[in-house]
Amino acid sequence: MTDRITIRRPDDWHVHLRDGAMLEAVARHTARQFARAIIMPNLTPPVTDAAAAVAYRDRILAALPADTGFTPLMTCYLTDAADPQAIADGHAAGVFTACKLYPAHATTNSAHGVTDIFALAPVLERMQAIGMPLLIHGEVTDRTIDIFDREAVFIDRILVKLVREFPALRIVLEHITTAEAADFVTAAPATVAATITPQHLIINRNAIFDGGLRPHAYCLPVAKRERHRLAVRAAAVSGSAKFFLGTDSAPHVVGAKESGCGCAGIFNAPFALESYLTVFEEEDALDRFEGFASENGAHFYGLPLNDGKVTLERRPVIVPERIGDGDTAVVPFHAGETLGWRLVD
Ligand code: OTD
Ligand code: ZN
Ligand code: ZN
Repeated sequence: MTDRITIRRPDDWHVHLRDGAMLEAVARHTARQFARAIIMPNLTPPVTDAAAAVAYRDRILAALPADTGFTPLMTCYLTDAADPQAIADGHAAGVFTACKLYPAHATTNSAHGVTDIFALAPVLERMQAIGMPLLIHGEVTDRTIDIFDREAVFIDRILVKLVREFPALRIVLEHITTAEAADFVTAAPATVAATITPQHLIINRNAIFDGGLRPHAYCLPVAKRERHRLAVRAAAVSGSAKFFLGTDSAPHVVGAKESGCGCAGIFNAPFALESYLTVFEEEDALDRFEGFASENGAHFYGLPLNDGKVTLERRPVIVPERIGDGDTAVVPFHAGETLGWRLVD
């Protein structure tokens, strides 16, 4: 039995680090596990221009000890008013790695998101021309569509057409949750990839209703049926270079989760690698873990692989029931559980 596994230092291709006190509290968890991360721009107000992104990047780095070597990769939050030239300038200046597309009202702080994706054609054309990736929260926001179907309907109604009309645009379908998404990405051209979260590999929708309402199992896109979880797992461990690690770690203070209208988001950053590795071991795919965690994403983004290694060892670790206190008290994914792997510091 393998008791230690050493891989190239991994990256998180989708994370919410927040701002202010929460940023101060959570950033170190991501920096401990990952060399780089794609930082989501859904602050209030959202990060829509390069000056805001530079300022946010500085706040992230200031929240970390100087020696972490962590690199935040910034994204531009697309709105209906997005300007192709400003985005291209931000990309050329090394500020924006990618643009993030939230359909308006799809998830937390997405009220300023895009109402008609195809109306942004000039922006998408420019991104395509300069090789700047488009990261998509792939859910329709039509409230008459069942919440469990919103990802599959987004693929049918929007994504198929987007890939057809922008054949060279690099697209990441973020946090996939369905068999439809796994199948679509697998069959799509090499310009299309997907991130996968730990929670969508580990829980299905029963977890949200397990003996009562479980707000800490609620995120968007919401976990789906078991057959979808199995399809997403199969994609993650398939060895296909189109699938890579993106935690979507999204902390909310405990009171905002345990509420009459609880916020969406799962805070998985502290034990993300342990969580993913458990899945790869269960699927007898330890040899594919490094590709998923440390190679596929960098290749898709056209970035160099990291130097350095991380090691995980087979040693039980108890996940705390709560991390932080006061305004930053958060219940982590796997709270109270014992995981079988531990990242070696
Ligand atoms: N999902 N929560 C959040 C974002 C993500 O859609 C996402 O990427 C958040 O709180 O920012 C969530 O459940
Ligand atoms: Zn999202
Ligand atoms: Zn997210």
